[in-house]
Amino acid sequence: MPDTDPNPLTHSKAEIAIVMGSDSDLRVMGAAVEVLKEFRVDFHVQVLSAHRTPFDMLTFADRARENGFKVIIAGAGGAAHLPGMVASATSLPVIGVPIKLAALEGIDSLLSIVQMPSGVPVATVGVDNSKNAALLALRILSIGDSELTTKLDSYRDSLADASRLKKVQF
Ligand code: RP5
Repeated sequence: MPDTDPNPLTHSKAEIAIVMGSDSDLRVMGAAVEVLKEFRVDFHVQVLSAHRTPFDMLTFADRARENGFKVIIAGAGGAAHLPGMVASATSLPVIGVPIKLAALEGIDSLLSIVQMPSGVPVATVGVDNSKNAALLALRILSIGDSELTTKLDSYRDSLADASRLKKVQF
């Protein structure tokens, strides 16, 4: 069974893992990385393909909890099986990011990720919305972390402030 470890970027205390089907997904998944950096939260990033390295994917998912992860963000496009298959091999929460490819406007990715069978949940964010995946992962971690809760509350306040400044011209 192949068990290579493709280009992982790991922080030793990472509780959030970001996995994606290909390096081409970083174009979208980079927004999740930026959010986690902004919140100064450690994370792990890895290319992991459901179709090209299926055994690596299952090994990662099977060991994710013992490796210290608490939430997994998984992005994939097209026949986007990575989030669902990771969710099938762990009981950690998995957040799926449907990535829009050249064909089909991302509908293929969205339906592949959101339409999971009963009993195997994947929390699916909007097409290409890896930013929301990172924010949802932080919200999950904040349940046991008052410092993170404070940061998320001020982030919400900043959204409200920005919204109140919006003016319509007509
Ligand atoms: C999916 O195939 C990946 O998640 C990616 O979105 C898509 C295309 O991959 P590449 O052909 O660019 O490697 O599995």
